Amino acid sequence: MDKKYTTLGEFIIQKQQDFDYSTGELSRLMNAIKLAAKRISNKVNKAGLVDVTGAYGSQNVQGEDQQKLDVLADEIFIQTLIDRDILCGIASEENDDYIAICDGNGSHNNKYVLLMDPLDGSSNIDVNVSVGTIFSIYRRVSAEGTPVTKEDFLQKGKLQVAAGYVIYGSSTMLVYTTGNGVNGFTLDPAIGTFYLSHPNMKITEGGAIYSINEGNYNQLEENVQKYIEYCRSDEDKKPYTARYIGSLVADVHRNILKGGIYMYPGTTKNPNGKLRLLYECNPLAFVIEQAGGKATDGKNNILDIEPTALHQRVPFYAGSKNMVDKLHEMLVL
Ligand code: AHM
Ligand code: MG
Repeated sequence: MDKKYTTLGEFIIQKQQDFDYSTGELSRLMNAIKLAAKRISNKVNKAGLVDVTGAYGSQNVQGEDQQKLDVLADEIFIQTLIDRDILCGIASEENDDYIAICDGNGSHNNKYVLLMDPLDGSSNIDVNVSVGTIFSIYRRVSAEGTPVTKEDFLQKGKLQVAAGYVIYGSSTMLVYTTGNGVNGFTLDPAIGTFYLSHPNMKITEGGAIYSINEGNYNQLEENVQKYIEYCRSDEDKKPYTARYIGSLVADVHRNILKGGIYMYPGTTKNPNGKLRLLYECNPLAFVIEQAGGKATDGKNNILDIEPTALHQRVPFYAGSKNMVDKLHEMLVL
């Protein structure tokens, strides 16, 4: 490698020095996420070789079949974070309820909670398509020293301290924000090091890709159907290009890099859509906003929604600013 690339470890230390009163806990937490990401990446890359593909034979709390790798990724993430003694609580899309974590002294003095989707899009693994991990970090609202409560997890997205995703694709990338821009790191698997490959990521204001499961077309409300017709029409330098992997992290990552809009609207069968506010929409909305884009449920900014339940679902529209604005304009007609 000719150019000097900053490693993720170096980057985390540099950023910590930007905060005068930093205790280093968030840096330690990011380092633990980095480690968990590498461990999961290793498993995902071997998925075709070892017996980890296919259904686990059980269902998760939303009644969906759990894949073996979902379960493994959930365990790896939780154990890696618990072992490092930085969190007071974890909530995962795969588990019914949150977990309260004691610190090394048997008390509850840690101050961060983490919410995650350990392996999003896991039905894609059997066909060798990209999957991802999504994470979201908050400062607890309950008093330090007491066990965490549900309120520590049910916080508005705009209160996130950090959020990001890992994409296990043709290469593994970790992309995250602490509210001061978005940076992307690519894993060199030979030496197990993430390098800063995508500094200060920005999503173009325009954009020409739309991503939606169009199989649901007949179940969408009329104004969303009209927006899809608009995307397909020839006027104003269109039609846009349709791209839908069916793996949220991969679809969002592509649209951040190339410019586009991701949509998972409510349907007649599922009026709140499919995606979970706390584990999927909030963290991705934080990243997208920090990259200069927008995220909405069709009425409100995602990050302004007051959560009411751990597994709450919301319609999700996110991406390039001008595309989300145009959609908004058509939804309120
Ligand atoms: P999951 O969390 O159970 O993997 O489900 C979320 C996934 C997203 O990755 C993807 O965008 C969406 O479900 C695809 O859903 P659909 O097949 O309905 O288009
Ligand atoms: Mg998911």
